[in-house]
Amino acid sequence: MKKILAIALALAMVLSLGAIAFAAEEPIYVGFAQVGHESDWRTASTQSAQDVFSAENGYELSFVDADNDSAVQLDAIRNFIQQGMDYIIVDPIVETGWDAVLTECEDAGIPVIVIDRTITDSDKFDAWVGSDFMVEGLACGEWLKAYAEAKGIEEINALVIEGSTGAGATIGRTDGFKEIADREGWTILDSQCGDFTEAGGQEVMESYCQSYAGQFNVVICQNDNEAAGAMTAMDQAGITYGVGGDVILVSFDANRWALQNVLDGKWNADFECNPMAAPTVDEIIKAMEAGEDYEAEVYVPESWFVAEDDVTSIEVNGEEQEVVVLTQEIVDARPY
Ligand code: GZL
Repeated sequence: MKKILAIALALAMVLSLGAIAFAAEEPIYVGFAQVGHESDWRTASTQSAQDVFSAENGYELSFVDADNDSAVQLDAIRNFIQQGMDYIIVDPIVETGWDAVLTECEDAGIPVIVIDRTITDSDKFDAWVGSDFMVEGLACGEWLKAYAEAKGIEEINALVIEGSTGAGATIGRTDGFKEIADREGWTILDSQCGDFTEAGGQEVMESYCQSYAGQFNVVICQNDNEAAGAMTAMDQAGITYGVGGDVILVSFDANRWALQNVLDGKWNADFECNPMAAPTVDEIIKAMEAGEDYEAEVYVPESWFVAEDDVTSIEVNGEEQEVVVLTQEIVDARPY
């Protein structure tokens, strides 16, 4: 009898260990609905997610590139619900139109983590990791004010090449810069959508060179790819820009290749937008898995980069912020 019990006990232990082993190997299923592939920033954001949500880190990632199409992005999320994802991550193409699908996620009991851009018409998500786009726009304006003063530039006539219409990044950068422009009495001659692409930036800048020839001394591009396109258009129009040029050229994102343009004096400044939200999202998911507390709103760290040392700090919303004067060492060390 004792022998039978010993065998039964041993069998039960083997089965339970097998179950634990099986359970331990079950990945965390994550669905990620990405904006698209419109810019180098986006490429870095996607790569970061694919690096973090890997099998080695205990994940199985389902990735959808929505190609800047909100309908595709919403469909992707509904498919993630059908597939029974454990978590859904979304970088919202635009700020609105989200409450219905987020309610469906909530009803399905699937936590949603929003990264990068913002959602303004629903709070039915569990965490957000991204940038303060208003601060990015304000920092750009405060730096330009200090830079113009240092250079003895009394009049600012600016042209803005906006990002994708309705995107939180576009809205924040536009509103932030305009707040300083209005305070300082600058003129914003025009502000058109370049859709965060190089082609879009070139097209808008070509139009600006026609319509505002000789009238502007500042071009604000809302991302590096647009600034690359704007450079091409100004080259073609024989307009000089950057350090010692007729036009101050400013960008956002701070990709490594773009910071090389700043260091080389082709651009005057670049305001970082950090694409590396995935590591923080990983921490949040692991905390959720363990039933632990987590930060539900996380701003990623960002820096402001310039070519010259006329301005080494600015004040944004009453807070002093460093302005980083680039060196080759800094550029070479950039993560993306
Ligand atoms: C900003 C991000 C923007 C980048 C662009 O957080 O959403 O979209 O600034 C990207 O480069 O296309």
